[in-house]
Amino acid sequence: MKKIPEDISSTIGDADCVVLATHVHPDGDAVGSLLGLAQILKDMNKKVFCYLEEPVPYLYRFLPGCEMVNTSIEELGVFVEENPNSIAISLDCGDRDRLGKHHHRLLEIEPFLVIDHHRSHKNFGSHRWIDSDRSSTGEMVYELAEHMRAVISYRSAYNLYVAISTDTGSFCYESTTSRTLRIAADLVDAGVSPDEVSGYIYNNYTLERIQLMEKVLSTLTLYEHDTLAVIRVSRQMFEESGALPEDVEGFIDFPRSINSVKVAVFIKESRKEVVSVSLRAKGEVDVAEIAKIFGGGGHRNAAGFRFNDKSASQVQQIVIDELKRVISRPPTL
Ligand SMILES: [Mn+2]
Repeated sequence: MKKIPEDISSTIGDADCVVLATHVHPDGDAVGSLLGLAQILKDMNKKVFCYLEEPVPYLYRFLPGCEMVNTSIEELGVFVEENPNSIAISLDCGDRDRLGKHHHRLLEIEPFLVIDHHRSHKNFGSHRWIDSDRSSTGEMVYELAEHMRAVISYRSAYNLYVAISTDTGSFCYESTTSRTLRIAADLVDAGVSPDEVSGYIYNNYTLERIQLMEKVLSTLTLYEHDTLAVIRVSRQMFEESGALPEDVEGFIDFPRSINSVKVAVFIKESRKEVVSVSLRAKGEVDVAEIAKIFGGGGHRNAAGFRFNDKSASQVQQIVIDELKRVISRPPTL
């Protein structure tokens, strides 16, 4: 694991005003590390502006400090104008484009710090701390706070615990280290209840989500002697169920959980003309490498990419062909 670069901690320590941002379609690690660091910085008496292109997904509205998120790029402009010494920090974002349609505006802020653990990270910003051996950005924020000897309040701990526990699949994924578990234990010591958090995350779904899940799981198709599993969601399924785009989170865990499956694929028709693909792997297949072929990225076990010019059926064919090639390849010795 990499040490925190000195310029990262000193720049944050010296700053009075900080703009925080994370990736679009934020997951638990994105929102949790954003709000966790925001609270830590506020407790250090710094002014903080939390920018997100869209409101916090309803799944994460239970996080303390959600109301800090501001989706107005104009108000961000005012904040930076009023506080010309502002620095910016991007969290959990592997690619500048994923900061959203206003990423140019954000990147005008200097210095621009980047804290991320994506394996396929594409460098941007002026100061970077990228460590793909870390389970989550939440874990990195904790290390940063400890390094700066900052106080981790209950509200900060709560957000960081959500970040770490969601990005490790409840401390199950390969990226979970003894350090991850020790940090989680410290956060529990700060007052976080794992039972309460998992209740919010896993027992808090709408009926519409389950109705969408029923439709999506009925598309399950297996290939290559059941080692490759594919599910799909169409715009029509969203319309019929009344579910929201973020409701598909976690669906890919079902095909992935089949004992014979090495790679699970989820093909999503989201906005018009856009088809996104999520990949999850178990064992030896590196899906970040596959995502890279299609201009995407991610981690060894979890990656994704998107197409703007193809139908879901075309995408399915292209992805299956590529995966069949990879899965049938004999392991390199
Ligand atoms: Mn993450």
